[in-house]
Amino acid sequence: MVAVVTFGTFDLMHVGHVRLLEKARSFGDSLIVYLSSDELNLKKKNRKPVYPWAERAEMLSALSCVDDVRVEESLEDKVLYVRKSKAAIIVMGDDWSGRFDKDAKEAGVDIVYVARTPEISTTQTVEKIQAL
Ligand code: C2G
Repeated sequence: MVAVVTFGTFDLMHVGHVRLLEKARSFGDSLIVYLSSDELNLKKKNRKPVYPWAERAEMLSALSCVDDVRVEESLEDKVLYVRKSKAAIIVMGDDWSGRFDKDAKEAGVDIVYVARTPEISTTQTVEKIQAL
């Protein structure tokens, strides 16, 4: 069994997120998502997510390609999370290309950066709603 692990906030879930998750899952037999806490998102993006962690986790868990959702509380603990997940592969969107190579090496796992879905993001979704 090959477990895959990925990391993100997945706020206002959109097709870019879903395609990433399905692509990640395709690299193994199970997918574990480390979901950024509300506090971590505040640190990463200077704003709290629109949907709190529990609701984002519920939506992710409803996807057939997601097998487990856990909390990501720090960007610095990736090696710890990867080891705990017992995953063999990290999959991230290529906007992170190269960023976690060191962590993957230290954890002794592969890492794959897959193409981001263009022209869609949580920020753009917020802006579209504001323009309505
Ligand atoms: N993504 C994508 N296409 C988009 C938007 C996002 O493929 N149009 C991917 C991102 O590359 C990422 C995942 O979906 O791999 C989740 O994106 P975010 O929720 O924005 O997460 P991010 O802020 O990138 O957090 O430790 C790493 C961070 O937690 C990643």
